[in-house]
Amino acid sequence: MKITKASVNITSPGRNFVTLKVETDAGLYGLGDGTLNGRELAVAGYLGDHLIPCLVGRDPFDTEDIWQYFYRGAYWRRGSVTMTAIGAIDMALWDIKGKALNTPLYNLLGGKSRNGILAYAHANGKDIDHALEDVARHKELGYKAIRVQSGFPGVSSTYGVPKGAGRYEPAERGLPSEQQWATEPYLRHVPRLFARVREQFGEELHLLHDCHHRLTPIEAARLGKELEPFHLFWMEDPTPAELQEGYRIIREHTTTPIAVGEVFNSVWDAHDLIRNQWIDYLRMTLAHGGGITPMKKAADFAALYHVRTGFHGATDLSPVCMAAALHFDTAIHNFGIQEHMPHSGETDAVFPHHYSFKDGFLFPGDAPGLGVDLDEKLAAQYPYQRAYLPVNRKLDGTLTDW
Ligand code: CS2
Ligand code: MG
Repeated sequence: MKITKASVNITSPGRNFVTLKVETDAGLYGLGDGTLNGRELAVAGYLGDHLIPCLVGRDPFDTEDIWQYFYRGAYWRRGSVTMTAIGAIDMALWDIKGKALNTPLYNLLGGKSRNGILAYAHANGKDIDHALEDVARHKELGYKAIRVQSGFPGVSSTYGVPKGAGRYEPAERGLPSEQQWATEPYLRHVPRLFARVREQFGEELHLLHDCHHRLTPIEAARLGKELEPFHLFWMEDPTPAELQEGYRIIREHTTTPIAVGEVFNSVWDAHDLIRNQWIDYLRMTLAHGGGITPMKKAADFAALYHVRTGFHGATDLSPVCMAAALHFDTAIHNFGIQEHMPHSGETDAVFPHHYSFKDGFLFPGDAPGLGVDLDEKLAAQYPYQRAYLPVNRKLDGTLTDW
């Protein structure tokens, strides 16, 4: 089989998505997610200008060689734009492989290691009472694991918490908005939030929390310690991870499990974190981590050190990535949990898919390959619109970490 054509589709059914379609002389095609929130056009350009011309003519079954060709062959390694572009190609080739062999992707990665994928939802509120209402709503929907975020006194807006009544969406159209951050009131607030959640919902529910890299290691250590009585499933992105060793400080002080990695794009971003057992869950997902080929190796490496996966699954990962993640989650042994922020109806219509949610679990479906499609006609009705993640400043104006 030969690759005859590859094209990049950019669509914005509520939010922007970049999708790569790889076509073959066998009449089969595969899809890959190349969405990098707020930097979509850079990935599209990288694919169109530099990768697609070298992809046409190759055998789509050669997933390992093609991955190495683009990773090693470029000379310039790693980086979110590069790795997302390579990831889109890799995902599309595995989709073709599954379709050609007439089997769902999970069968190519090890078969079924479990019956369903434990998923966590987002519950948000402008204050504790509203957050509790949202937890109750998600429990009602069947979720067994819920991430809880709430606004706190002293700041007017908080990332992860919608400003109005509508659903929470990480990016906003137009230029980046600015939000506020204040560490001290946050650190006092979060233990109170989780005390109330446990009091109202009991011990059974898995609870998660995302710190969005805003804390220093010692601040994160304090938070982890104070959250211990509430037995969190994880505390996410407590501190920026360029300095992997920062996580040693957190680890030495608390038994609250730690998840990190949604901004990583290579196993080298997590090498020290994993081999020193400073983290419990790796969040780097298939689109941003360079695709299925390198992520299988990263997951196997993590397994040696008791680290499990907890893939990023916000709405800025398209249904194509979600489908790939669910096959991967089904097959690997050291799966931990899958983030689930359901896409809008508009997005689901543009990307018809076979995966489904029931009683707190996700299922990849049994269609060959990824089991997701792109309705190009419908997609064309939603042209790209510039959108960014907000930036965050402390009350004195200093920019914070993400
Ligand atoms: C968040 C995301 O889901 C998460 O854990 O951190 O909302 C994240 O900020 C966005 O996906 C970034 O694109
Ligand atoms: Mg996060």
